[in-house]
Amino acid sequence: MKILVLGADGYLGWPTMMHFAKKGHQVLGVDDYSRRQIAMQTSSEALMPNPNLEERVKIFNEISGHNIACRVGDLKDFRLFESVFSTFSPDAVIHYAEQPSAPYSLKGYEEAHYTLKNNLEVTHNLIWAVMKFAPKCHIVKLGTMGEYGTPNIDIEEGWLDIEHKGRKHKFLYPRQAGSLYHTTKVLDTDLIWFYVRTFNLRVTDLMQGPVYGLSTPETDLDQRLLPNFHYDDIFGTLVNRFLVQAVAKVPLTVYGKGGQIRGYLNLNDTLQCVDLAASNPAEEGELRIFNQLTETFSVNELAEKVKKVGDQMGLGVDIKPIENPRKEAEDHYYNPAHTGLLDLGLEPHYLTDDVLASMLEQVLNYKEAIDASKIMPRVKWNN
Ligand code: USQ
Repeated sequence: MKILVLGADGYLGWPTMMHFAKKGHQVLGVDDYSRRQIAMQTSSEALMPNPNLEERVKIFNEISGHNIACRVGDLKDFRLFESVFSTFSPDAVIHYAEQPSAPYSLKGYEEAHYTLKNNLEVTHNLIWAVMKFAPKCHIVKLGTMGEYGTPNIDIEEGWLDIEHKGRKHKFLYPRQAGSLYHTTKVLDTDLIWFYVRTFNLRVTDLMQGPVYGLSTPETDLDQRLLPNFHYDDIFGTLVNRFLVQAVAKVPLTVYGKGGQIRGYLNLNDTLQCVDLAASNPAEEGELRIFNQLTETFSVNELAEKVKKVGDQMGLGVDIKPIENPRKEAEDHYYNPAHTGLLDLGLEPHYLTDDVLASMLEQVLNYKEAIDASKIMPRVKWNN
């Protein structure tokens, strides 16, 4: 297949590029380096130095003998889409090109406006590029489990059958997100659903939980190919943050009561999921939605797991609940369905003690690079 990866320089985009190349697909990635710029502006740089996308592509091609390509540019500009689609007509587009940080989206007006504008305009431009230049192309869109929020009923995979006054209809499952970033993904879903049902696009929306991990078979080829592993309060996701905190001897930052439950997955499973989605495309006129997670944990459970393994390794891990900077339920029901990707063949890598130990070992290699001032939350939801 010809696979176009949008957001190719990101934590997920870069490993995705190499994964599809290794599977023998023709791969083109596009990125505007906005995450790198935001990281610089907010002192949220990744743990290890990551060469930029053009450099990484060159290194990977040299080492592996593959031939992936990249373009650097802003996908808010439709002319870039026109240029990309006229030279590389993709069979599938993996769309990660969004501002992915909930705290950044709540930092202030400029950050909120940027998040809204970037995320919706890129999604809308992608829809139009597919309609104009490659109407059979399958869009694999990264949504988020956070679109659903934490309702007091089971979370279904994207859709809900409603019976009302004796009549039945199937609707998008109700969405009520907990940050502006997550809300942009709700708006994306509505936008996509309109165009799917009106113009017969084929789309898979992957409702992904927080991802953890810092290596895949391809990133392990060379240190310079590692993903952008963030542990700061802006881009760092929970498990990755706890790993670094354990190594840096900073007490694990449980926000509030720590009863917040989310659906987590290993970086390697993200690759499996996007691969399974791309290899089994949605039908024309279908918006197919999968909940992309492999297991659920509360923040407290994850803190205890990291502490147990860290202590076994002699790290002496402490846990210290701090005031929750976010507005979110800290004690709630959470039961999301997630069978769709398993039915397609997903073989989960669970968060075992061995997996935690090997991730801690990897982080230990970069212990000297940890900047503890990036760890405590700097953005409050109600500020
Ligand atoms: N949390 C803590 N302590 C910390 C950091 C986070 O208790 O030091 C809590 C948060 O309050 C939240 C949970 O851990 O309840 C998860 O937080 P997170 O920062 O790992 O995840 P989140 O902000 O929701 O966003 C991340 C990615 C986002 C993706 C999302 C999936 O940044 O791009 O969409 O995970 S989900 O959470 O399912 O919506």
